[in-house]
Amino acid sequence: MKTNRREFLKLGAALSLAPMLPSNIFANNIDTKLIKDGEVFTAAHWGMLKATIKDGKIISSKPYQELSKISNPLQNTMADLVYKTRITAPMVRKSYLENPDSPKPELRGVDEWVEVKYEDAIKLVARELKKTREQKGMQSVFAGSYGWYSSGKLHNPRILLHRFMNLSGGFTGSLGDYSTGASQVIMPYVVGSIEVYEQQTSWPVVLEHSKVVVLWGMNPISTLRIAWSATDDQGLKYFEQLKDSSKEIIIIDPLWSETGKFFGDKARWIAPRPNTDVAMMLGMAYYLYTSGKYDKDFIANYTTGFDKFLPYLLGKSDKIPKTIKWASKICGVKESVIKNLADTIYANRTMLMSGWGMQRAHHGEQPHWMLVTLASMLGQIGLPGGGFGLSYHYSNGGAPTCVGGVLGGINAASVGVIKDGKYQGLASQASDDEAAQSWLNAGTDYAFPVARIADALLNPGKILEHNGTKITYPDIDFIYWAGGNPITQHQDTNTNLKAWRRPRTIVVNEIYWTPTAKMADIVFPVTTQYERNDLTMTGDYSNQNICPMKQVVERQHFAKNDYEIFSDLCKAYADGLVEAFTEGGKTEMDWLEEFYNVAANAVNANTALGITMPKFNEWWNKNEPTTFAPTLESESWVRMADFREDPILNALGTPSGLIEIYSQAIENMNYDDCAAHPKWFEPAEWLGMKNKPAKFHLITAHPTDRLHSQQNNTSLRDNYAIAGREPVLINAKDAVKLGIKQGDLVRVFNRRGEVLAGAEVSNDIIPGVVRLREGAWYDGFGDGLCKNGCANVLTLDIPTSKLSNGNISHTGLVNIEKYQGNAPKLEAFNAPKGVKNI
Ligand SMILES: Nc1nc2c(c(=O)[nH]1)N[C@H]1C(S)=C(S)[C@@H](COP(=O)(O)OP(=O)(O)OC[C@H]3O[C@@H](n4cnc5c(=O)[nH]c(N)nc54)[C@H](O)[C@@H]3O)O[C@H]1N2
Ligand SMILES: Nc1nc2c(c(=O)[nH]1)N[C@H]1C(S)=C(S)[C@@H](COP(=O)(O)OP(=O)(O)OC[C@H]3O[C@@H](n4cnc5c(=O)[nH]c(N)nc54)[C@H](O)[C@@H]3O)O[C@H]1N2
Ligand SMILES: [Mo]
Repeated sequence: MKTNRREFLKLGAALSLAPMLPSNIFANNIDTKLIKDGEVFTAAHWGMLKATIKDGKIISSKPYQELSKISNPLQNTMADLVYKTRITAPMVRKSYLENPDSPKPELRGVDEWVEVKYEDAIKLVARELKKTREQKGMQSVFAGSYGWYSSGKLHNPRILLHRFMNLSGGFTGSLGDYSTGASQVIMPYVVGSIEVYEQQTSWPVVLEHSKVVVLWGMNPISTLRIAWSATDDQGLKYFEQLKDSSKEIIIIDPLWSETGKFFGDKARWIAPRPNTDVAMMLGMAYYLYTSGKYDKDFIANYTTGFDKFLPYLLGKSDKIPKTIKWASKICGVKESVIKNLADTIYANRTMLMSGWGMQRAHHGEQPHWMLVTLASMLGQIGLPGGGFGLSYHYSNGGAPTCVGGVLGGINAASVGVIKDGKYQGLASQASDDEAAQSWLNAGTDYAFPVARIADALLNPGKILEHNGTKITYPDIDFIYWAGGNPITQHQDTNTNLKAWRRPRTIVVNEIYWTPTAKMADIVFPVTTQYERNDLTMTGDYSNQNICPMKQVVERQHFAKNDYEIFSDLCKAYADGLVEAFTEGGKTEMDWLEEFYNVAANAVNANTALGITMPKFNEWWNKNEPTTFAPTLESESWVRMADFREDPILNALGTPSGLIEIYSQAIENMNYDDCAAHPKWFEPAEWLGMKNKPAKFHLITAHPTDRLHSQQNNTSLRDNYAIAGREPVLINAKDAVKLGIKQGDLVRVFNRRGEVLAGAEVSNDIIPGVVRLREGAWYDGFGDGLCKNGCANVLTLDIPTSKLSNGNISHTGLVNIEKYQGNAPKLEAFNAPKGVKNI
């Protein structure tokens, strides 16, 4: 290591030292002293937490309150998250350190690493970033940096990265997200809003009025363990109340998930083949239409284009009537079951709740479009307890919105101008500067859909059709990622790895030695959220609490906050930049006070609330959340009730103002993979295809005991690992045929790659389908066999369609066999070559 550091200093000789931000900040009257023995309140995606500290160490963590009896073990792992698998110091990949101009990118993931001084790493990144912008233009810097990082209004690595990248001259970003890539693009054409991140008809209304609740492709008992801000646990509480009610519950899912097990006998299970729901819904629609069991008035008054959809439904346009029989052949569900389902939801007040799994599939625009069409035929949209809801499984959708305050937060600023090594101000204010004006737009011009990352890296200059526009991929030569794990989370890992070996420079801010950190050239060690101070709301739709996220323990090793790393990069990049970035030197606590005041001022101005929020220091020192209450209106709120009441005055945001079963806007795009009305398209790989390239349909559902890849490195893994690996769920009959037993080590593979997994054999999944949850850290550097069962080694990296270009991670076929020979060692949680394990 010593020689390597000397080598670094040789090439870094031109770099001078700049003063760094102090690493611990004390503000007046604000208690930032750490509690060495006692309890600390904080919050995370997985909820409001109490940590027990002894001698300055985390002993345990638990939920702050227990709203429901459904346990959430993600809340108990704080100690592991702080003490395990950490990146201890700034590190640079050896070949990069030796020659950043010719850094042997093909060695990413297998090269040796060298520890460097923080100041030197900062200088190196600033210098190489500047070089890339000068040589290739700002659009060759990709800092989309999608990810789920940690909760917090200040320490938001993605926004901080964007703030730095904007102010220092611009970058290429990304569009949309992995979660709802298809639905968030199609829904605005259909109902005029994105739906997936919007408040749902309030739970108390559902509990009072719905007779039937359909859970269509959703696993809320698992996915409600977290929220984007911090969960308030109300979602789980309401599902408990639903279970205790006398309503009919119908679960439509190829597998009997945690949610199925939670409802047990209370729920009926309908299990279609994966990715065939649209066919099933079409069969239902055909039956309802031809038997006159649909709401003609609703179709006439609140929708447009049903007449243009009918020729397709009835088979007049393609000679294929979408009968129940036709549907049954495709989806594998008995005709009588489909008919009964249609009758049940027609005859009863029904809430069609849907998760997002089925839109993360080839032609993923169609399921929710068809669901809305079906709901329109039922005519219950806008009625209490009727219609559809696309967010009951996520972030406590349907928990009534509280009235109170909403915190401020750090923002991404906008593009700045740097000249002669000096920050000149925002480009938007330099209207006479032509170059500045062109920079202003370049980043947005080049931004591409988030899940096209590998495609973009591999095909600079390629033109992508997207949602009626054409996007040219930039020539990406520099990637900066902070707060995501794309090597584990992006589809078709082997193609992705090739793509990630294209750019000259990759910088990653990470807490742990994740596969993404291992694929970088330079890594900065980052604090966990438990090693810094922040603020968060809970809910996300409810906005029920404002939480202090008080620092729980000392920083570990040489970890820095993202805020400091980007502040220091500003200092190294150009004079005057850090002042813009920090707004004249604001500290952590200065920002938090400001964000708090946004909420507190609103609360204090609203005397009707009967809540006074004290001065920030007083509130902070108490280390407790402030809780707001819902109102009578929010408790009885019904989605689209206003539209139903008056579709002209309260028109939807669609071109017609109505629900669009046919979209002229989409027709005008003339895409071959997304028609102007909902339609059944065969996915690229599925069980009903001719010449199947592999035997089993792979579902890569979201993990119950993780948040994606987060927490794979905690002791929770001991509870679910089988044969020391990520489990793959397989039907008992299939297992017998393959000679596979519960607990066996198996190889799951297709033409895209291979992984090892542990066989979990049961009848909780239909024959022909297997489930390997997303988020197991990729562990195949070197020989390509992932020893940790990373699902994305097997998934397809093609877009949903030209309309939305979403990812299709629930589409794809795999083979499975018992693993022969000695089990290779698991290395997913080891530090890379040249770095000591901790
Ligand atoms: N096969 C398959 N793939 C999928 C999906 C699927 O269903 N199937 N789902 C997709 C979906 S919906 C999503 S949202 C994505 C999620 O993909 P990601 O958001 O990339 O996944 P995470 O594992 O949450 O990665 C977050 C990373 O941020 C780090 N981190 C946490 N806090 C901080 C911080 O303060 N600073 C910094 N610098 N880093 C921090 C964590 O250690 C972790 O490595 O995955 C997608 N991938
Ligand atoms: N514990 C935990 N909670 C989470 C997350 C996590 O990683 N862990 N991730 C969060 C994030 S970022 C997101 S985007 C959401 C994701 O929320 P979702 O997208 O809803 O979650 P998934 O697990 O991908 O899919 C939900 C269900 O759909 C089923 N399914 C898959 N394909 C089909 C199909 O073709 N037809 C039918 N009918 N069903 C199908 C799956 O078997 C699964 O049970 O969850 C959030 N909540
Ligand atoms: Mo997501």
